Amino acid sequence: MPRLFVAIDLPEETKDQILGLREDDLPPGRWAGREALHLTLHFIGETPEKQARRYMQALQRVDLPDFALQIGGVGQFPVDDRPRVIWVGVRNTSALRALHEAAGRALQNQGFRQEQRRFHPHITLMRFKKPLRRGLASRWLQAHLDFHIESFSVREFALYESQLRPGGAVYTKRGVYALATP
Ligand code: 2AM
Repeated sequence: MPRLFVAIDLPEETKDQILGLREDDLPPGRWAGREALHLTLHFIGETPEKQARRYMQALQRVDLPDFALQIGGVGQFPVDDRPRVIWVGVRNTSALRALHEAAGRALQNQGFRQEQRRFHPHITLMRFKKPLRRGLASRWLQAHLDFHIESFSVREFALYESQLRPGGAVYTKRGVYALATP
């Protein structure tokens, strides 16, 4: 059964800039490679193939204009505890929320149960198998708080399949959905 999620891919220049954050200054963990950089809108999970096709069709009906995505800042999950994930921040603008909501509604119409947690847009940069000891990442986080990238126009989003492999997840796009320029 494919393991699915809906996400926004990033331009190569944006990925270059994010990858520029990779440093030895952090305790060992798994850095996201170029192919793994994306902004998740909805995690769907294991889905029978027939249902996956319903989701693909439903996402085609999302009808929204393209919009600017603003990337900046860094942070950790969980926010107030020992970090398991280090991320690059994304501004939660009304246009991004509109896409998150429209894609969520399209999936819900086909039976998807949306997460109740608040949408916290981010691009995962690094994962740690075990939560880091308190404070270990704080110097790096402090040093990169001002990190930001020139905004870019989001013209499409995608349904991804994630295959979990020993070396890390491998992502494949199963469908790409254009946002119309008004
Ligand atoms: P993350 O980067 O914050 O881990 C594929 O796994 C994508 O779906 C990742 O970007 C991941 O976010 C996101 N995701 C959201 N909820 C998830 C869940 N319950 N299990 C795995 N991935 C999840």
